[in-house]
Amino acid sequence: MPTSPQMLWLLTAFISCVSWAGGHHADGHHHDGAVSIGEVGKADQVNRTVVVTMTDAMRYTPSTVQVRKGETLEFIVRNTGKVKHEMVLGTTSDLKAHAAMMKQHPSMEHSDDNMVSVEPGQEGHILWHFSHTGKVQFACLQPGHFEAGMKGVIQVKPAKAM
Ligand SMILES: [Cu+2]
Repeated sequence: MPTSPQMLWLLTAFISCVSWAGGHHADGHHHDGAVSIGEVGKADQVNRTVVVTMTDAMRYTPSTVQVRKGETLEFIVRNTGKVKHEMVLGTTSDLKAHAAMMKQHPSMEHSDDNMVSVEPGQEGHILWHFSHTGKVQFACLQPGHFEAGMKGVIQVKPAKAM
């Protein structure tokens, strides 16, 4: 049957959409992308800790993080600047939409599992489980910071062969 590979593809696409919607946590924002960035991690399943520093130069150090599919990371997010910064995980389209919203409502307090806002001199934490290969973007959504280049990427590679 010539149509069956197509049907299979559609079915697969449908199933992955459903599992994405069902597997995602209930939060205030909409992550309606086709790609999953993963989900909130469990504290007893942390594989390693990564320290990410944020500065008023609108940069993250490191700005590129490599992980393996299936890993759970604890990000320790340090703000060494004099203004508030944050680290928000998402797809490029999520982050752009969210940044636009933050611009319209600059004083908006937002919090979610996939992000942390950190006051100057403080540190915060994100526990994240990377369940899909691909790229997970992160950015600071304080007004103007994303546009100034305050962003980075987490590259999720296939799990290591056992
Ligand atoms: Cu910032």
